[in-house]
Amino acid sequence: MAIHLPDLPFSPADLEPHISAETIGFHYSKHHKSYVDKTNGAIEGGSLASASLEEIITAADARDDRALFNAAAQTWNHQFYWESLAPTQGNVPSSALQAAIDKSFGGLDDLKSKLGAAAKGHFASGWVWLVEQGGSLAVLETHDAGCPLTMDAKPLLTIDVWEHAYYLDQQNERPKYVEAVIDNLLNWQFASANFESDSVWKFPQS
Ligand code: MN3
Repeated sequence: MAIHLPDLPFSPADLEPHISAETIGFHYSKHHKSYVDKTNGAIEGGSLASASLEEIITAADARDDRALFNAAAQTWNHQFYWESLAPTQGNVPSSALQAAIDKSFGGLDDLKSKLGAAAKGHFASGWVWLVEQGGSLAVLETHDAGCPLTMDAKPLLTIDVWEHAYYLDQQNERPKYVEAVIDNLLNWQFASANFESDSVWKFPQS
């Protein structure tokens, strides 16, 4: 059972004008696909050949196989990122998530400011996450392929801050991309479903 590349949860042009169809096309069918292919190449014929992606990430981290961890975690992180983006305007946190946001950050605008500062300030490649950890919400940064699955944190949303996420649209101006995503595209319904679930989101199996 190989890992397969799931469909995008939207059409590539649906996030325009905030993220172009060209950016989504390259990001999904070149970058994301290559991580899926590298994961499958690394597990073929081995003990993880029929494991779930979550099991592969955890095992690769435990055995310090950085090449496999990077490919598998990037496969997972990217699908979580696609789910974290939504073209629908007006989607808001559920009342339960809103209450947790108020408690941990003071309010949604305060959370957005904190996410934005982390995403703009993150050095080099990585990810910025809204997570539930130890009973409260937090903004977490991971470097390179770093993934909350190995950190005892439940991810609710993520923003990809690798250059390939925005370079075609904004060149070096990461803050423009970050603001466009935070102001227009974050999928609060996805975050709410993750918050209210007893378990961590699972990568779709074929
Ligand atoms: Mn990416």
